Amino acid sequence: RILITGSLGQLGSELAKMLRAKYGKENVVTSDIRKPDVPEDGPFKYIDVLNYQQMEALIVDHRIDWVVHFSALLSAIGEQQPAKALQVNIQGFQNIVDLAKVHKLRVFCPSTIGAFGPTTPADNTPDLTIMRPTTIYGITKVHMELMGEYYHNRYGVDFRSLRYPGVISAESLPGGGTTDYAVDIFHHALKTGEYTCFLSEKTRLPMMYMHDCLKGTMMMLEAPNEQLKQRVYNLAAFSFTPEEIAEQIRKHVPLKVAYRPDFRQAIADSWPRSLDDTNARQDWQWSHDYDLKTMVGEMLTKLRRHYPAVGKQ
Ligand code: VAH
Repeated sequence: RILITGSLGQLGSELAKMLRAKYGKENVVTSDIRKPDVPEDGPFKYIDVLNYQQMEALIVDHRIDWVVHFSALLSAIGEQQPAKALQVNIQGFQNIVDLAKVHKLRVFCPSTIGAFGPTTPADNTPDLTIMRPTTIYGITKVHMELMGEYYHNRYGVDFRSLRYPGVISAESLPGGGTTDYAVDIFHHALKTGEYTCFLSEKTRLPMMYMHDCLKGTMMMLEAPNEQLKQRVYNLAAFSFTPEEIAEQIRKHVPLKVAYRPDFRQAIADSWPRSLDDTNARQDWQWSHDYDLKTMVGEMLTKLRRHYPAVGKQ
């Protein structure tokens, strides 16, 4: 049985659908600290990952053997609520990895380009390099990587992690991230044809379409242990700037963008411009399917349903 924490978030909600389709609805338990807006298509538990006893009862009662731990405060919200981010991101993961040790669970917990910092080589950033992040979120994710590897090496816990780039999705909304502009821009393009971007037009960041994020996550979740030469891998697809994605969108619908960088600019400036994920491609045959052009086309096709034909060309 699989447990997903933070299952109502951008990644959890879409991974839950994919895992339930593959493993059966009853074999995927979703959980979050808020209640679902719509009835869940399988077992759901309203739970706080900070409550060790409740988490242990869930794991035992539902006979969980894999945990996909998505609960976390992301980069932007983490800077606004640092104490909560430390508590949820550090203690929440500690509970999961302790439970994994006691109950022999496989644990997947995503890391992020946010685990890198301003002193990290910014172009084609390798898996193994300087990691001195300057956000609470990044610090907690470096901690998660190191603690997961410690539990793997010392106690044999089957810990796995992928450093995600910014993820762009149509079905689910992101929350509290610095890369979220790349989702917001689509909604504004279709709603009003105008968008005020909170990053400057030249801010290049590694990004990925949700289809590829789910594909890579499923591959990493299911890879036989002997295929994994490391516990944490970079996962990448392509990088772009706000003006580059705006240009692509303008090929389909009219779009005027104003650039008003806010506190998230400093976060974005501390992150890599592109990632090197050669090891993932070599060790477990990772490859991405979408590039900027095909992602923009599919995003607009999917989102058009939610908006009256505004400026449809
Ligand atoms: C964020 N979307 O912006 C998340 C992610 C790579 C970025 O960690 O915080």
